[in-house]
Amino acid sequence: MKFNVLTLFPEMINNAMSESIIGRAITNELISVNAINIRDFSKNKHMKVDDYPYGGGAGMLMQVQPVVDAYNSIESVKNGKKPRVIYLTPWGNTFNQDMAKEFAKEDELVFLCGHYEGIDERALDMIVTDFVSIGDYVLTGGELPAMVMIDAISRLVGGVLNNETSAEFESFNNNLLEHPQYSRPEEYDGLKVPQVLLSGHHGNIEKWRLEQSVERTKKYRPDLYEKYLKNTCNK
Ligand code: 6GU
Repeated sequence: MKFNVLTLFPEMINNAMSESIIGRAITNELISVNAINIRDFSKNKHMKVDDYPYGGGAGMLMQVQPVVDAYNSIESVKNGKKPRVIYLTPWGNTFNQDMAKEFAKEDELVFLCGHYEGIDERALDMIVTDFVSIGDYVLTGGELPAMVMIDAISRLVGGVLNNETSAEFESFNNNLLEHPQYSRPEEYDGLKVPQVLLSGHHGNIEKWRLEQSVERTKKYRPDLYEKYLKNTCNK
């Protein structure tokens, strides 16, 4: 799976994506992340990529030409392919696990990261297919949201996680949150590991885990708990 990121801050992407599980996935060529510096496509002698909005108003806008030229520099686009182009914006559809699964079916994606007060609307009209937000708060740019999405999508790509089952049996599958987990020692500062986990009785352990998941979901995510109840009653 190939991720192209159109950005004014390519080092932000390259630095963060070189670490941990995503870094390993890149080394193992399971995914690739190609950060494209929009500034490289400026035709201005000072490499300027922003300008004042027509009609007035606060702040500057990213100009249409460098954005569209950066997009057109992508190899697959040159070859006539039309990968999905995701514009990261607080007014987009809120990203969730179902969207991650859907995007994980693609073999190439393009992320367009805005800065300043936004991007000339014509660039969005020309190239963007999906408008995505990562939640109801405002960030300074689209890079962190793009990386959040790349992380969530990459871990669904085969081989990226060590443990193939772990992508499945986690929070948000079945609308249940994960159950509590414990490792050694059996007792720390007077706090003991629940006895059932030491019992070796797999039936009881699974039952306990499900109960804990249900309780935790009810307490912390009543919205998910309602969905869980609906799904299990309809089965
Ligand atoms: Cl995608 N972009 C920005 N700038 N802020 C956000 C966001 C995106 N999602 C939540 N806040």
